Amino acid sequence: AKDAVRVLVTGAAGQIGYALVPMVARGVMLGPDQPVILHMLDIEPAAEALNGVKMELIDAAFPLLKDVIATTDVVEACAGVNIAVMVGGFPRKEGMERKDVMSKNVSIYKAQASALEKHAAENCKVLVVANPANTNALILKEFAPSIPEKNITCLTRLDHNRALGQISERLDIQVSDVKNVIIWGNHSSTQYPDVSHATVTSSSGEKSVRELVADDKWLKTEFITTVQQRGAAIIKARKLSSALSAASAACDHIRDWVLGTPKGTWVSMGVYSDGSYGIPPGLIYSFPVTCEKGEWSIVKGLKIDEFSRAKMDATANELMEEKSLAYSCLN
Ligand code: NAX
Repeated sequence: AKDAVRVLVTGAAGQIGYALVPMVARGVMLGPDQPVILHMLDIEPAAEALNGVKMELIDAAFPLLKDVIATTDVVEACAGVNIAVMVGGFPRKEGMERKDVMSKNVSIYKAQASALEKHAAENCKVLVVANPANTNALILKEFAPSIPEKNITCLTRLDHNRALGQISERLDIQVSDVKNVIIWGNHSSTQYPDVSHATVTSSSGEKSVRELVADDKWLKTEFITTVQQRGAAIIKARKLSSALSAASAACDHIRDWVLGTPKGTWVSMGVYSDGSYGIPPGLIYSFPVTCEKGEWSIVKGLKIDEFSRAKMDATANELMEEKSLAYSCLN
């Protein structure tokens, strides 16, 4: 039998945590033959609720779940973890300045970076979900210099999946027949959902989404804004933010990263920019990537038209601005 993989979920008593931990325990993240040990971290005010989640995990009798650690101690939470899914953070509350929210998250991610660096297993893979996701991941990278930068990523897979969903609804086809959309940039409303290279597979072969949708105006306006604003639409409908779709996307992100993307398919991940596509190095930016043997690589050589260029740069500019705001919180 395989050795158990230790998976850390921070903010585990929260909404996404509650949807995510059963998925991990069922093998949705790492596969149906991979035993797991869950490490769940939350803060003191949520300690009792966290313990309730642990009780439910025990009650669910998941065969793959070998142990559960529920703690408010960040060192205990990080000890020996192979995968870290960072969902815990400080939410923006009404009346709060952007700088104040940034400052709270910078201090959380700075502290958790050090704990991961010191106590996680070697080669631990990190996925930051909590907002501002790209910038939290960047802070984590800066304060965990011994963790290779390729091991630190943020979640834009939810946006990617939302884009697939919108195309499949529009064309009235199965979502599994659509692939290779791209989310460029920040996990925020400046993200650029791009279908320039997306395709649909049918019995007659592969066709481009552009050709099938035919309505270029819809693709350049409503499609983009629907994906960008989907989080707000969910809040309006549910009075709560996306949770099951976010948890599912986090599983997709880690599964593809660890087990590989299917041949001919790419996915979107927020990764440390190497300057590809003219995106400034030093940002965590969402790119199209393929994964093999536990490593992602940015898909190179895609043609970028003027429309895309402007949108890719706009979201990069927002990330540079967030980065300087984050750095101003450090002093
Ligand atoms: P909740 O408020 O339900 O849960 C957050 C949990 O984090 C709480 O239990 C809280 O006590 C805990 N927490 C706070 N500070 C912590 C710390 N220092 N260490 C450990 N735990 C801590 O929020 P939820 O709806 O679960 O969303 C979690 C985060 O995901 C938010 O930042 C949210 O904005 C972000 N999202 C990111 C998405 C993405 O695609 N990247 C999409 C969904 C979601 O909006």
